[in-house]
Amino acid sequence: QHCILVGAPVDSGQSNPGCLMGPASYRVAGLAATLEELGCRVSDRGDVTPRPAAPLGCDNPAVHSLGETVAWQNALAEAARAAMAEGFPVFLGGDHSLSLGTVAGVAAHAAAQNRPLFLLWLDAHSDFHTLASTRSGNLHGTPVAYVAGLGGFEAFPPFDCPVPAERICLFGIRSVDPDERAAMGEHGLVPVDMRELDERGFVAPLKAFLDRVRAENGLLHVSFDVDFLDPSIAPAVGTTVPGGATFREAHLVMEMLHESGLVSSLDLVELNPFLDERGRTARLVVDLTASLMGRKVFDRVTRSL
Ligand code: DIR
Ligand code: MN
Ligand code: MN
Ligand code: MN
Repeated sequence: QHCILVGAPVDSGQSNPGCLMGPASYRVAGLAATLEELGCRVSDRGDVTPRPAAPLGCDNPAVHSLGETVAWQNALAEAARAAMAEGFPVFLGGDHSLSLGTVAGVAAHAAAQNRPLFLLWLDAHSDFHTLASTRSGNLHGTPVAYVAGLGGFEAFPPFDCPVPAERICLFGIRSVDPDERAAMGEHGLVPVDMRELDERGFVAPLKAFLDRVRAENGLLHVSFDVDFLDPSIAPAVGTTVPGGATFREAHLVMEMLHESGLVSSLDLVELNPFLDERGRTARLVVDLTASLMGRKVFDRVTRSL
């Protein structure tokens, strides 16, 4: 496996400064060495630099930093498409607005390969706002709607190959705004929310999704928002929501993803090192990435994922 680390120090999609230190924090926490220990070849491409942003407005006065976020979108879509051609990209965020770009690049690659793209969104939030519906104006709340092909993204390049709702799995969701819920209903996007995970556990819903990816020979992009995790184990994020995935549950998800052999790209988003406690959140995300890339205590022969 050739892992391509792509730094995406995006801070424009929310209003809690600090996410721009994310890539540096993952590097300090030893992400590259950890992946090499697992047998990966690692190329760190450094941080992407967007072209200087022109100021840009839209009809919704709440939206902020639109020009900057569009500039990042352009630069990251290009970087993602290039990295996909070379190996397994790991995008080091940066806030979740970076996925406006990374998923666009990955989707262009998938379309060129004639393979369907699936999306696993590990997050407390559904990120299903449009530029018109967002009240906070924080564009990190919009990437799923963009990728799903919703209107209202005129400031961004048209999303040429939208990902249909059936191929998007929002997983771990526990904070959805009313407008998002309505739009998800209209679009037929049914999340795997925390209530469902409480009732069914983490294995069955994830396995069902992975089975569909495999059945259609899909590519699978995983977008990991740090607030998917419970705040008690991952404090370094601006939008903590109680009741998130535990340490065990999160590692189980990552191990299942590894064993599926289906994941083709990964975003690590929303880490805000300024809010961390002695690097514990950065270290945890590095360990979770290690599980996703194959770290385990014992090899088990009985897996049927
Ligand atoms: C809220 C919070 N739905 C918003 N969103 C996110 O601001 O639109 N927090 N994505 O991480
Ligand atoms: Mn998010
Ligand atoms: Mn979130
Ligand atoms: Mn937020």
